[in-house]
Amino acid sequence: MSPVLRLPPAARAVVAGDRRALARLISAVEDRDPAAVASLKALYARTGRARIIGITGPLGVGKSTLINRLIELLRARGLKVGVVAIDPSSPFSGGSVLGDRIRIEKAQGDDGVFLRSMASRGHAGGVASATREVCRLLDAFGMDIILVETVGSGQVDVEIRDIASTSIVVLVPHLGDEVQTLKAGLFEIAEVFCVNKSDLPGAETATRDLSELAALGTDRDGWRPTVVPVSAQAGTGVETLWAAVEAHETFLNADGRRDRGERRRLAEEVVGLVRERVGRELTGSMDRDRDMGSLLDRVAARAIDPHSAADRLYRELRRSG
Ligand SMILES: Nc1nc2c(ncn2[C@@H]2O[C@H](COP(=O)(O)OP(=O)(O)O)[C@@H](O)[C@H]2O)c(=O)[nH]1
Ligand SMILES: [Mg+2]
Repeated sequence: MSPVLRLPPAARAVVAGDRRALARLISAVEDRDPAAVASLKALYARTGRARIIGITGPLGVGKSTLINRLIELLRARGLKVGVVAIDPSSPFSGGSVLGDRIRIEKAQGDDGVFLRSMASRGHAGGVASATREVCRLLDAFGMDIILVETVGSGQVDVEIRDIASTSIVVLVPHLGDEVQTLKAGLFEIAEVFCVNKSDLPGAETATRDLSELAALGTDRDGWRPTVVPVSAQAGTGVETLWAAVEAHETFLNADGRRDRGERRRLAEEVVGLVRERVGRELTGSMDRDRDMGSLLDRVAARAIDPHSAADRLYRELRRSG
């Protein structure tokens, strides 16, 4: 059989360019459907070609507007673009935050563009691992560039940095206090800063301040963040921004940086998958197994301490494995 025919049917359809099959497989990946894992395994050898670019920053700074512009620019250069937008969910209701959010809808009906939004919580195994695998599917589907939009706060952004090879942090003039508190964290994430809404007053000062900070700060692996003023609405600065992304991508290609980074990320991924599985098994056995239940009862009754209970559980797991 040819290599393509050996793929599971869902994976074969994705390789053949079937968009509905891709959408279904993405949903299955998000749900941690075991059948999807078979497809992921089979498709892995066909991935690694796409460049994954993270786009992060507070709500309302214009990330989605910028992504529409980037889609235009990349399509004009003949590149196929996948977009994964991780939706902000309200921590209180679990619902989406609405408001004047821009939809990413450039080039609807264009076969060279595939848009997907994902909830920012409720994935079995976590947002980061679901995102990584969705990016792989888009890669296997044939997308050249994959843009991942996340809302700039906390854990998810830090994790997306480990999936994207270049991360753009989007800010706007006069973010003021917010930037002050975010600053240290932002420099951890950003290879490129986009000062968006530079059609508004204060953009020059903001660009200068950030550039000074970038020049003063320590570099990461020899790279200092670039700062680019942009107006996503007017469409200015977008080419310069993309040139900065490309400069970082070129930088990664030198001295084996890209390969080293990839290896580190893969090590984390493999360990993470084992951790996830062990965690699931342990939690499952706690719920099912009467012995485990009584072990917990004894911990609760102070008859055995948590460390010793963990020792026992760990021994059990190794014996059954
Ligand atoms: N003045 C101005 N407004 C912008 C610009 N880019 C986006 N916006 C507006 O900012 C609001 C939020 O944009 P959106 O792309 O949804 O932000 P996101 O939450 O970061 O994805 C919308 O009303 C946009 O029209 C810009 O360059 N200049
Ligand atoms: Mg958005």
